[in-house]
This record gives sequence, C-alpha cells and structure tokens, in this order.
Amino acid sequence: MTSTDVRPDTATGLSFPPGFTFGAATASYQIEGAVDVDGRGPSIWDTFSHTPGRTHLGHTGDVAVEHYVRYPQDVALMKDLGLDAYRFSVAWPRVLPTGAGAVEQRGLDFYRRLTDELLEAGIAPWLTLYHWDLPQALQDRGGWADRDTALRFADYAGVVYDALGDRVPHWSTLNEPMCSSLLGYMAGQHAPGHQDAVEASRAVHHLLLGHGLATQVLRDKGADHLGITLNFTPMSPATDSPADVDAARRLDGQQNRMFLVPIVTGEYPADVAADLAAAGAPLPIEDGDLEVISTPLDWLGVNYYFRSVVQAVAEPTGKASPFIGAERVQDLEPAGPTTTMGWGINPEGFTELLLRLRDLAPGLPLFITENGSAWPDQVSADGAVHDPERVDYLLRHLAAMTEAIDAGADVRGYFAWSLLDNYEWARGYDQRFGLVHVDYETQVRTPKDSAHAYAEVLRQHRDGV
Ligand code: IFM
Repeated sequence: MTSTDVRPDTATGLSFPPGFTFGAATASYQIEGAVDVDGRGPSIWDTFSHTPGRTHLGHTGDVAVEHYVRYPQDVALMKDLGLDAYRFSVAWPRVLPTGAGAVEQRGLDFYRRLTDELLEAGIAPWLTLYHWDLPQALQDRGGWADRDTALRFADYAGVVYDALGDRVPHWSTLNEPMCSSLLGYMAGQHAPGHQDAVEASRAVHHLLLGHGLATQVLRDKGADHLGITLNFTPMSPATDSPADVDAARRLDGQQNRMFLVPIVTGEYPADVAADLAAAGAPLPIEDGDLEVISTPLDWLGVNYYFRSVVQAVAEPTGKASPFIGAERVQDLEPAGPTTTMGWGINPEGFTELLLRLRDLAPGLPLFITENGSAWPDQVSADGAVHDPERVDYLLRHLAAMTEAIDAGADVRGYFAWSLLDNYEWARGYDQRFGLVHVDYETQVRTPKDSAHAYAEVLRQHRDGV
C-alpha cells in the first residue's frame, strides 16, 4: 500500500507490528494553566508571553486548558479513546521554583496524582523532563547559554526520578532541543527571545550536555527505558546548483544532524561545527563532554510535521532565521495545501526520514513522539467537530510510517500531537492541534472526528482486524 491509497473510510488497511504503542502527547506549559498555584515559580515562558508583542494577541499559558485541575477528565478521555500511553512533560519550576535548591513537594505531588490516575486507567506514563519551561531564575543567570544550567538540569532530573521513578516506566530528557536553542536564542521567536548566535551555539551544546548528565543520573538511579525527543525536518535543495545544495546541507546539519549525531556517535558533524565556528559561534566543547553526551539510550523520540525545500539567495533575507550563518538561505513556500500553521503536508517525507534514521541511528528503537496538524476547527450544529483534513493527515502519516516499518525502520510507537487543543507557544490559542477540541471560554472538551478515527485505528489494531 502507498500513503495515497489510504482514505478516512479505509483506515482498516493499516497494520502495525505486534505490541506497537499508541498514544497522544502534550506539554506542561501548553495545557496546565495554574501558573501561580502550589508554589510554582515563574518560567521563561511566563516572562516571554507576558512581554508585549511576543505572542499572538498577547496570549499566555496562564489558564491554558486547566489540565492542572481537569486532569482526571483528560485521563478519562484518553481511556475512552483506548490509548496505550500518554506523553506529558513536567514543569521544572513546579518542582524547583528557582531552578535549583528548595524542592516544592506540592509540584511533585501533582505529577504523582496524574501518574496514578494514568496507571489506574491502564495508560502508560511517558514523562519528558524538559519541554521548554526553564525556571526564570536560571535564565537570569544566563539560561542554556550558561554551562551551569546543564548541571542544574541533571540535579532536577534526579529529584523527579526520586519522586516518580517507582511509577513512571518511560523517561525522556529533552523535547526538541533544536527549538529551545535555535528558536529561543537565535531566531528570538521562542522564550527567552534572544537573537544571538554565540548564545545559541552555547545553548545547543549545554542542552546536549544537560541531556547526557541527566541520562547518567537517571541510569544510576535505575531508569531502563530512557530516551530523548528530537524534531526533524527533511531539507531538500530547490535546484541542483552548488549554492542550493550547500544551503540544504547547512540547514540539514543544524536541524537534523547537530543533535542526533553527537548522541549516537560522540562527535559533532564536522561540517556543522565548522559552519558554527565560521559564523563566530563555536560550540563550547570541554574535555569529556562528548562522552557524556553519547551516554547510551534505549530509544529515540522522533517529532515530524513537514519537509522544507531551501534555496540560496544573493542578499541576506532580512528575516530572523533560527539557523546560524544562514542569512542567505530561504525556505520556499510549500507546494500544495498547507495547515493553518502554513506547513506543507508531506507524508512521503516522513517515510524518508524514518529510513534515514534507521541508517543514522542503527540499533536505536524509534518512537514517533509527535506528529499532527493544525486546522480551523469548530463545533458544528450537530455538536461534533468535523476535521476531515486532520483525519486525512493522520491516516496518511500512519500509512507513511508503516511503509517505513515495512522497509526496516524499527518504529515501535506513535504519539499524536496533541491530545487536546492547547497553547501553541508564540501562536497562542490561534492554532488547534488537538484530537480533542477545547472551548477556551467554557473548557468543554469535545473529541473531534480525528479522535474517533484514531480510536478506530487503535481498536482494529488491538482486535487484529
Ligand atoms: O506544539 C508544539 C510542541 O510543543 C513541540 N513540537 C511541535 C508542536 C507543534 O508546533
């Protein structure tokens, strides 16, 4: 079967390996709300979102979808959908309000309650330690541009493991360090909103170092299913010209290889390190760092949304790029329909990516930790939310994934992004990624048609249909 053969009404054509995990994902700041409850300290996203002009219409995560209090209802929704697993993140400033030092037990207790609720519902908790909400107190000391933040992250990992290690089987250190470093410190589109290549390059390395140090702490404490989540965007050159080919190499380097390769091989890709050094922003590597960064993992989390086609241009684009030394590189507009994020729809890029990862990270099982799409969903007169575009996106990407599995990619699970509509960072509440619609006025949750389609895929897989 090819990805184009799958239509919403023929979902039964999909088949997955035995024991395949199906879940949905969220992240703390995007759903919890309750930002000043139970001793939580401020995070960089509180600061950023409350700074005028930083986010769509000044939207913040202050309330979000009130998951902090509504989590029992949200777990019940997951159970109704038949999910095997739920990927969520812990808010570092709930646990250590100033990033280090005093532990806030009430913050840990929230995650204990959530985890217990999941376990009781038969849903496996997949915990991510860092999905972008750095304690503001650490940012005040330099954030990820400062090496000490990596050490503080490892301490934090130990605190969370001590509290939850007995009940959480699946652990992940970071979500998308590419975004935390390059969107946050280079493009300025995410917190802390800086535009500084030197800080960005330092943030890249310190995030990876923090990942490696935390991995060592968690291993020592007994974690045996440990991974990291990276976001990948296949980059193709617009033409065969040497300039376009080099533009694609540069962006592929920083987006796709700069984080994965050192974890897997213990070395940064030489071309990427050279690009950063040539831009005056060398990676601040110290003796022994790469050994720490390449501490073995049990799985790799893969986030995939779309692919890019890139082109070299003669003059600087004048746009804030997340990529270092890429002033003369631009993305082409996606061909074909786009989601409300303006992202193209490229299931074939998903297959291609998974086959590339099979080769770049041999022996490392893959879990799709995010994949999804945003659409202008509304509750219809019949009370339902009809989202045929998301159903189509979901089924075509599941099909693309199975193609890769059939060709030898060791993919063992898939988490839809996202369980719920939520706070889409700088795009605020304008972008709806959920399988479940949330009315932001009333907080009423309504499973969309895509939620029902996903539940049906899961049911058929479970029943061996
Ligand atoms: O909402 C985000 C998520 O937090 C990280 N990965 C991409 C998603 C969609 O933009």
